[in-house]
Amino acid sequence: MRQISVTEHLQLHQKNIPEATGRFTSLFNELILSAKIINRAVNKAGLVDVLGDTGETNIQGEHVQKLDEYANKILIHRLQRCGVLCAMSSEEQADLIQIPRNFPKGDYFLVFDPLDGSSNIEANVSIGTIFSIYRRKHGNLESVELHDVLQKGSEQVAAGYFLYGSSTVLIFTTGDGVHGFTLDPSVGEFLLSHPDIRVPEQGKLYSVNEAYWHYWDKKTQEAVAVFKDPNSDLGQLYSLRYIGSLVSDFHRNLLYGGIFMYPADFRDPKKPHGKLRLLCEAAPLAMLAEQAGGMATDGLNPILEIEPQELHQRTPLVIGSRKDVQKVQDIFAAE
Ligand code: AHM
Ligand code: MG
Repeated sequence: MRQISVTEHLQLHQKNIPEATGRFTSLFNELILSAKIINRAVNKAGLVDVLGDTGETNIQGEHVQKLDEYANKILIHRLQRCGVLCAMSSEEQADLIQIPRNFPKGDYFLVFDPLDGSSNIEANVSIGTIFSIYRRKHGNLESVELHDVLQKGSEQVAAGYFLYGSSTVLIFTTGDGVHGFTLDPSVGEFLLSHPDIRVPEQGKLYSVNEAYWHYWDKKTQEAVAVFKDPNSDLGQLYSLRYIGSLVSDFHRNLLYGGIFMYPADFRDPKKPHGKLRLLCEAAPLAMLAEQAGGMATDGLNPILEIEPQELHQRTPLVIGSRKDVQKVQDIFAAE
């Protein structure tokens, strides 16, 4: 069987975009190379000194792992030289990342979570790099400001993730379905392995950190209880699967069907919107879910319709199979 590389796949699909100039492909190729470099470091974790905490905390107040920092540096270093970006934003950095003055620039705005699920690194649990690509709205290239680039998720040009797991996969969408590629280490290429992924209409899995049960409001408790009730109108008992690595939990549910939730909770009154970030986590995964026939909400509203006010805005996230997410939305919407 002839195997299709990700570059070939992009070229075929670019033909359908009249204004395609190859600039998007350059950006994508740089992302792929960065992910291969990160993948190499993840694979060597334990052998070389890349495990552990750097001793610092990031903008989110979380401990920064050495591999987090490494992945962040690789992405910034490579992508700021690709000539097609006006700015970037990383989960690990408080402010917009400007492209240095003397570097060529373009219209794309890249948002990424360099290493999602990084608290699992030392236990060899799958982790990943999530990315989201927009075109800037306005402004001049030399000084990009937040309002030039901040947009709701429905404006994304592309979104996806690299998952460093039992194999390394790239899952992405450019608004034309969701496609998956697996890195063949013997040739160093991502090859098409999961064309046109469709998430099952209803799943059998629910994924949520139930330890926070007592910090949830009544509606959230009611919604989660449905998946444990063999007599609910969903007609079946679900199984609980929770890795604690969003990109891995999402990936499994995308392929098998199911629902992932990180609802709002009241552990920390300063964070009433849950833990996950709208721009670098929820919006890209929401674009993938919708493109695969699934659904993504904050409980009530589509994630892709939320207007971001700031870079590190958080949002509750309910994402996955359409019927399951709809059920949660019905509970939240009921009087
Ligand atoms: P990270 O981006 O710093 O790794 O944090 C986000 C992670 C997600 O991958 C995961 O879904 C979540 O944190 C798990 O949080 P919790 O331990 O509260 O369930
Ligand atoms: Mg993350």
